[in-house]
Amino acid sequence: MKDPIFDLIEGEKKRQSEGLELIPSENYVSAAVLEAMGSILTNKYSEGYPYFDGVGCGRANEDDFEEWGESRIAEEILPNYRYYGGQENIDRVERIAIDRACRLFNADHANVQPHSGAQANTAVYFAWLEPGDTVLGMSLPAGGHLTHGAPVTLSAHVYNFVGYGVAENGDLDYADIEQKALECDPKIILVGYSAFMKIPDFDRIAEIRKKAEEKFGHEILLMADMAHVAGLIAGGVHPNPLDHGFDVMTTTTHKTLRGPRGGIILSKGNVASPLKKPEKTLANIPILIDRAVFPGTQGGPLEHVIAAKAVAFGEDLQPEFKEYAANIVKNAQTLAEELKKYGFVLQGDGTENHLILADVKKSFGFDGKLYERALDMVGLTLNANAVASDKGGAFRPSGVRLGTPAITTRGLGVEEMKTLAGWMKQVADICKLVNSEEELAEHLDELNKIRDEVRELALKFPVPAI
Ligand code: DSN
Repeated sequence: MKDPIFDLIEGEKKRQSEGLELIPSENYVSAAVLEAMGSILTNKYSEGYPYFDGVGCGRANEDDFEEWGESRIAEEILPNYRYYGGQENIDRVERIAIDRACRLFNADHANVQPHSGAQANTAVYFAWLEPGDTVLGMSLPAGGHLTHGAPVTLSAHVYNFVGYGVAENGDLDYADIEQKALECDPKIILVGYSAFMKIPDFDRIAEIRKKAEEKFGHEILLMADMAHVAGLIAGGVHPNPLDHGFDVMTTTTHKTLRGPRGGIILSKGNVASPLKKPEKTLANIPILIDRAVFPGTQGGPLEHVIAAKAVAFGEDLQPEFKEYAANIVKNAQTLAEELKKYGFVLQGDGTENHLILADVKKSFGFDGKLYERALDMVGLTLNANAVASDKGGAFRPSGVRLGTPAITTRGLGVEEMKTLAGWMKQVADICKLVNSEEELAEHLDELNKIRDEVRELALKFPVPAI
């Protein structure tokens, strides 16, 4: 009997090919990434780390790299710190992933084992905080992430999160951050978000950290969760927090980085001695993080996913990736301008990155959920999202969030952004005529006509690896 999962995967291939993906946190991986992820490396257990003399779990020695390139890493005899035998291939895979991650983000140390962005953030908190310690991060309604202290999360039960907001112009509210940093005695100041369209002033946050450290007399960890924009950083079109005084950067590997689903943690500094219990100082961050990932919060690493991360990082290091990153932003800015012409009110009045947040309630009177459903019916996928000071709640928010990483991977450009904005306006006009998702059925003919046009365009830009 054929497993129904087979047909469902085939159905998903069709959905992805015939529609256009506008969810800003999604992307399409290459055939090589997919192959590594589906490889027999999934059979192997490898708790521990591929530390080896003089290198730790960080970037390969620069002189060695100049002379040998990656072959040095692939040939080195590795006295590893693993708990299972048979690691001669796995160790090399993970070392290459670590080295490429460091090169991509100008980091000294990378932990490539987190299973996700949430796990990466959890490990950083566990590495640095004691229960009850305070983290100052962007609040969820302002555009922050669940793992930055939403009350429903485990972290929020263990640590004390204080939230800052965004200013009227959509930028970070630096005055609010400074005031709260000097009041709440934070152990971590966190910059990161899943719905924010500006480029943060990392130097300004670093200055705020300094003032708070002077006031409270202890070290404060500066942490950036760059899951959304990591590919823009790697592509050189967004500043890198590690170059602006930040100690730690976490990111997922699947969004703008175009790798497999997973997380990584990057930092400056080296692992001194993996066997000694380290003190909680900023100088010890790399080893504190390694210990917090394994055995602190995870067991066996997913080495097939780590191999796929390595392949993706190898792709991200190529010159073409810079062009891709620049095109993501160009497409997002074009789409934002076109939407504004059609009357869409955008938070922050546009975008400086890959992401657009449109307040459809304010623009047209219907909510984000209805619009998400109607766009789904024409093959355009995005998600309903709260806007600043939203009164609609989590289930009927006033806005929608969209972005260009995935469609830029498929090769859509500025002309197609104009077509896309036109379809979004046509669907908005239909939504204005209905009061519920059920009533959209009365407009099936118009919606199907747009659906055919979307399909025709989508099929001209094939999904990589399908
Ligand atoms: N789920 C991701 C996003 O869509 O932004 C964040 O984890």
